[in-house]
Amino acid sequence: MNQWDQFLSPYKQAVDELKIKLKGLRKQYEVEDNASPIEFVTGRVKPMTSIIDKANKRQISFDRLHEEMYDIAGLRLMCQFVDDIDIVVNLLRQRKDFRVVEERDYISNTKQSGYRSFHVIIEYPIETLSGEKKILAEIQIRTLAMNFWATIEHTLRYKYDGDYPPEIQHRLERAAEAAYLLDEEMSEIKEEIQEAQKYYSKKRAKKHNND
Ligand code: 0O2
Ligand code: 0O2
Repeated sequence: MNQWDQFLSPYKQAVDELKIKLKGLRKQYEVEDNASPIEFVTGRVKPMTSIIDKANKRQISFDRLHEEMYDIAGLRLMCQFVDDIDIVVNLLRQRKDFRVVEERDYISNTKQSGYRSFHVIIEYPIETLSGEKKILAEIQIRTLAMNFWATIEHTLRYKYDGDYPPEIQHRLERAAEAAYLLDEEMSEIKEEIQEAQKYYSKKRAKKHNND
């Protein structure tokens, strides 16, 4: 195993474990027939080249990466409604299997770019052959609309290296406003939507049991 594989190995383990645990939260809502505040969960270990780029930009040396780069292990929780984000953050704060060390609320404090999301940085213990090891991981919690915008913007950011032509900059700002409005509109009809989802998931479960 080379040095990078060794370095990344606990992060891979943490992402795998956390994905199972966080998907488990969704399952628990499902078995109790309640609307889940989590729509879906993704996770990734930051690719080596992105770690090196970010470390160079932030002047973080290799031996400080463990303490200073929070998002080598990254989880993302997508929610349908803005209100769900608070519910999810509270669930995370109450957990006994990790410790929340920092919260960054880019929903109340939208970033200059238009980026909205709630970030929770956690300290997560993993078991290794040489004993317990605590690593940092970042959990990003966002609505589907916030995720749509951020995913598109992230792709364009790479293409233009963050230096957008004015037309693209303008469109991204308008798209951020549209995503915000979409969240507002969906929140207005949240109860209606959840009732319909409950009805159809019950119907599906009934059909499944009869098959
Ligand atoms: P399912 O059956 O789709 O619910 P892995 O590749 O094994 O490391 P995973 O979980 O397959 O891990 O991949 P990743 O990239 O971490 O997460 C992708 C998961 O998010 C997949 O679910 C996708 O189906 C789900 N996903 C992506 N976009 C959407 C979306 O817009 N809506 C919903 N509901 N789900 C989405 P799984 O885990 O394969 O399970
Ligand atoms: P990846 O893996 O490519 O997504 P700071 O020094 O506080 O400005 P820091 O320490 O990197 O920045 O933390 P921050 O801003 O709280 O969170 C960083 C991550 O949030 C980014 O990871 C993105 O995933 C997401 N993010 C933050 N700002 C934006 C934005 O303007 N647009 C988009 N699309 N995503 C954003 P990385 O480093 O980009 O890594």
